[in-house]
Amino acid sequence: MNTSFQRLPSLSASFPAHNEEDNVEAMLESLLESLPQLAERFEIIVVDDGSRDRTYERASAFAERDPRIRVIRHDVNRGYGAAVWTGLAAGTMDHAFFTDGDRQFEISQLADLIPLIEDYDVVVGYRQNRQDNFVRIANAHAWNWLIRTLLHVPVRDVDCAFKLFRRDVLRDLHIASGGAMFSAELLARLVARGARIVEVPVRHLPRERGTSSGGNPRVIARAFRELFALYGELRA
Ligand SMILES: Nc1nc2c(ncn2[C@@H]2O[C@H](COP(=O)(O)OP(=O)(O)O)[C@@H](O)[C@H]2O)c(=O)[nH]1
Ligand SMILES: [Mg+2]
Repeated sequence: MNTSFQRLPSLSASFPAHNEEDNVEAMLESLLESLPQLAERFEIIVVDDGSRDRTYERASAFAERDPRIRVIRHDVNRGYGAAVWTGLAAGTMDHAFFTDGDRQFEISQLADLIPLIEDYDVVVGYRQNRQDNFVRIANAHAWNWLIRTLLHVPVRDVDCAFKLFRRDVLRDLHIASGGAMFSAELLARLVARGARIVEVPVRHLPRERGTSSGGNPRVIARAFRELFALYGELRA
């Protein structure tokens, strides 16, 4: 019996992948290794966001070997938030988890989030030892402050890509931000509907393969456009 969840009854785990051909198979392997200990039933959803490399082909070939894995493809690159949302929305299980597809998190640490999802609707990680350069970390401090101040999102690491939800708290949500503002908008809308949110520390690993795009000026500019749009909407 699952009185205190050690293993979830059912879990959808998803990740976005944009040009992650050198990570996608190892990502799937680590999910397949950890999830059986974490959930009685699970499904894995890969969202290929218009990659120009062989991410989709590699993910699809891997998925053919295991019916629990599904690959969804955006024909064109729509952005981080759009891809995460596609993955969350496609899930059918009672709990939903998403992370990044670049292997900067340890899937086995989901074990630290699971016991809390009984008493909370959302369990979010925060990176204890963030493996990014000084500029990225300074920008993230400013961004987190802005999001806490403008949107009243009560977490210290808004963008940490290690989040677990009860499925019902996501029902009928509408998220407009398709870019990096996605996590802030998602949390702001969950706060607005009274969701109970708790934070858990998680380890962050350096990116070994592929390239990071989270600090690109275009990504940042889009996040600000989306922030102002949401702020305007919430104030109106
Ligand atoms: N959907 C989508 N995902 C992206 C995009 N850029 C990066 N990602 C994915 O989002 C995750 C985090 O991206 P990354 O560039 O490492 O951002 P960082 O960790 O903030 O530097 C990875 O799984 C990427 O494959 C994008 O334009 N669209
Ligand atoms: Mg990354």
